[in-house]
Amino acid sequence: MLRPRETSTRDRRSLDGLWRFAVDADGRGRDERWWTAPLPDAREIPVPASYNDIFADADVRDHVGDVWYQTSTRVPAGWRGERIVLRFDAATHSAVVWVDGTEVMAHEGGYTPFEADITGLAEPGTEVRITAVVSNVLTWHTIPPGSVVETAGGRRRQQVFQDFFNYAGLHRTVWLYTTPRSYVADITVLTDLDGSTGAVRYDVEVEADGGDAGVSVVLRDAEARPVAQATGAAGELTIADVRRWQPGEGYLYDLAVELRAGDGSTVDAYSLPVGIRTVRVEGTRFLINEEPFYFRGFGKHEDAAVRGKAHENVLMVHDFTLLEWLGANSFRTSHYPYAEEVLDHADRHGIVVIDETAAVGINSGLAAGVFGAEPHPTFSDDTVNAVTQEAHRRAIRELVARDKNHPCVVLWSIANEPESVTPESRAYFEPLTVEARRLDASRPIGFANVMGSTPDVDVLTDLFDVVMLNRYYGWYANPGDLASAEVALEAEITAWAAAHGKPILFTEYGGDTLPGLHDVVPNMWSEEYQVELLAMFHRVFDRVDAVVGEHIWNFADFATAQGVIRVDGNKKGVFTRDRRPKAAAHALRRRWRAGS
Ligand code: BDP
Repeated sequence: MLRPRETSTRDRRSLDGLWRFAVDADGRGRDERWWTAPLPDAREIPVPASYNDIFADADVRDHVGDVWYQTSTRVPAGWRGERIVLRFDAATHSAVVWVDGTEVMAHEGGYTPFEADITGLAEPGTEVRITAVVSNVLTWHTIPPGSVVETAGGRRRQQVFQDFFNYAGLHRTVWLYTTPRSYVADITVLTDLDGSTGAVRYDVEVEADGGDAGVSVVLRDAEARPVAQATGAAGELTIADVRRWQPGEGYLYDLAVELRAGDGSTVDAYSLPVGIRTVRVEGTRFLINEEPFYFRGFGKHEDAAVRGKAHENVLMVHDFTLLEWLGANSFRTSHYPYAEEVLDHADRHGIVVIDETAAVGINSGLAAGVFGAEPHPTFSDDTVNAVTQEAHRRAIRELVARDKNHPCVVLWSIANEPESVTPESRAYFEPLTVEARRLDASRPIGFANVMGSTPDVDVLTDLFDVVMLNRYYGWYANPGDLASAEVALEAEITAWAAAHGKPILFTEYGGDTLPGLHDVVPNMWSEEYQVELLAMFHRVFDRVDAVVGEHIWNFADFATAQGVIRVDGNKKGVFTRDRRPKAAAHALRRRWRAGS
């Protein structure tokens, strides 16, 4: 799925700004057809933003159900004759969209884009009203799953099985954009290297509105010099003396794709940044460009005060700056696909990304133990079932469709901490791994394995290419006892190395830390304890050859639901929520910069 871009044949307009907003407290809006008129009792809301923390109102923050967004915009008169598309980069978690009185699309899944051709409804030069109803409800059939419970206090409460606040709303840009009537609908690139020669295999999908249209492509280097060209909807480009995309150096070529009419005139033009690199797992090594890669970085969140999960360039650029300051080279999009701007930025800066679906919380043991959910089996007719699996399959499809061309993405993470010890789990996940490999055979796949799912009980890992471990020795296990934690951690890693002979990547480890709490001895919650805990993990990693990476949980403190194990959110950040370094940040910088 192509991002909207301005090209010689295409235009785009962001609809970001202040929209009208109404919380549908009694769930009347759909029956009363709120899309047919200006929203009743509307207030203004910024888009993009989560709506939860904007209004200083617990009823808005904790609302379960529909909210309504509406804006009016004039379709540029110059767009006459073009195909006009309305696109939401994200609506969390599901939405229905109308243009004036007509429903144009519905979408489930809070972190991937969706769009509709609205040419017939958007007369250039006239004003259109765009209305979206957005629901934050999670059920057994959504990704991520959740369930809505009635409380004794007479309210509806969204039970989540995830350790981050269930922010909702329009978190990313809403676009109106054009393409010609015949247009480039999709592009897929796959890259390869043979010594100093690079290869770009491309495949262009065309929607032709009658007439012959031919495809031609030109690959240009960063100085805009053409280095290879071809004609035809699919083909292979060869690049002599190729400059690779590599960690720390996000070198990008530009693939200019043109759709041409029979007389040679340009019908449509689209440009795709292309990084030429390879990714492969061999034995216990994770190879980028055939060289062993060691991941240094974090699990992150899209999370900030007031804005919630809104994408914002200010924070994005700052976070990447802090990654560089630390000497980090990678991160995981825990626990959902991040805004495409983030992947574009990672492409340009040579930051390596593990791209994760929103499948977090498929694990009843954890949900009951940590989040106080009612006990239930993870997989059953009434809980996670075939309908959920289908939603999960769609989530993988939409992730790959959106992110397949990003050189920064080197690994798909199918799920975070699913139940992974029963035959039901294997039956649920095996078809999903087949689907992921069918969609993209060029990247390894993994899932973040939960503590307790040790190699003797795990039933999933043989389906995946890497072992991704979330481990909390020294925190949830052996709290306050780092000496015992070290023994237990090393024993478990050694068992993993012996059981699978695959690369082992630590996708989470860490401990909650109150900034400013200091101690002369390493007591839990103090900055000193976080430093010691991380150092303990690092000693063990350095002793085990199969460990190919360290992603600390978390880059920064973040908001969670209320609960007795969280004080104003999760405090495992190496930075505070407003990006002040804790002592651990300085310690990490010494380790990671020394290794770079
Ligand atoms: C893991 C989850 C992560 C949590 C973390 C924690 O993957 O989302 O925030 O534990 O407890 O279970 O801090």
